[in-house]
Amino acid sequence: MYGSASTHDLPSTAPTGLENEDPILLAEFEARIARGEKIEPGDWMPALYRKQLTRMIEQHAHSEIIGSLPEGTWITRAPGFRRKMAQMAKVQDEVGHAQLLYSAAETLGKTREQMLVDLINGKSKYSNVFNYPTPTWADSNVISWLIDAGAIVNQLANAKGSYGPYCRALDRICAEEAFHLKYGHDAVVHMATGTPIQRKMMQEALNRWWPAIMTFFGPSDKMSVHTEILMRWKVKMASNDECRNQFLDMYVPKIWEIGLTLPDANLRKNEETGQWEFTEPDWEDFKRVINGDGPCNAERLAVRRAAEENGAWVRRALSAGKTHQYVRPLA
Ligand code: FAQ
Repeated sequence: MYGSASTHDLPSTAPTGLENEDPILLAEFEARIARGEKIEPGDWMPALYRKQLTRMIEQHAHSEIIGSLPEGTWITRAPGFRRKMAQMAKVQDEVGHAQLLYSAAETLGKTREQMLVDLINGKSKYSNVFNYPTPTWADSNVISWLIDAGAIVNQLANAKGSYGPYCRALDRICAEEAFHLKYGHDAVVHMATGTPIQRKMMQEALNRWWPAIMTFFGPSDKMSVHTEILMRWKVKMASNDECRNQFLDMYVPKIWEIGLTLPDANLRKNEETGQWEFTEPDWEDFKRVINGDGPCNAERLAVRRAAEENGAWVRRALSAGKTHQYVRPLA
């Protein structure tokens, strides 16, 4: 069966969930979006816009902290001091991205504490790709290069979206991700042009990760639930298939250029349509993974749960401090 990154028609039904909104306010809101204005936290917005944005930004924030774990396990084992320092800086950046994104999501009303509770309890999603293991240094390099590359494709588009706090967070994040991408590319090139064993390791890691990379951008447009409303309100500025196609356009030639191959005999660009064709990803497996049943879901959430439990005393101490008035010591 073939997939294609060509733009499938998105559902054209009127969005539901707007029945209770004031039609005049809704029309003004949509006119502002059409004019390219940014929506700010204090502005009027439909409840559905708030709900959708909270869901998406929160999932994005979770993806950053959970996403720091597979690479984080390689800090102590990175080959050499320079790689170790760079890996550590990258992981710190990813956690910083989560901080920015939680702050952006909080402007919509949900508290950070509740978001973290929902993550640990498995109520909120995070990116499927971080539920796969990184058994070798080469696997970590695939994340640093190609997952960051995918993230940039998605985030550069959405940084031009409608919600001010999210766009400003994405601008900052993209600047840092651009550095991660170069670091990842350098690490992959180093392995791919190294000894035959290093090259083999790199190829095997790429083979392991390719199916997950193909699903990173979300289900095909014909299966996507939220794309239509999110694109109507300029939260998503490109559909899942458009992002996937742009990623393939930009990175498949670079992968081939360094002599690596991709484990999909059907992968080719249709020069007439400009769209890439590929073997349809296993969407049933994707659904299982995003719903908690991937190879590392339990392990990833256990790490987060332990972090919450181990940090509880710090949060208690900080909030206790807030309840006491600061008394200036006597001179
Ligand atoms: N993984 O209707 P759609 C990074 C869910 S950041 C898990 O198409 P939508 C940085 C979706 O939530 C990576 N779940 O959804 C880094 C929905 O479920 P729900 C994260 C997925 O929102 C690099 C259902 O499937 N980036 O990597 C995924 O229109 C290296 C239906 O899907 C962002 O979060 C998936 N891949 O489009 C860190 C960017 N795809 O909520 C460390 C912002 C879909 O109804 C190391 N988010 N689902 O239960 C987005 O752009 C969008 O939310 C999409 C999904 C494109 C991810």
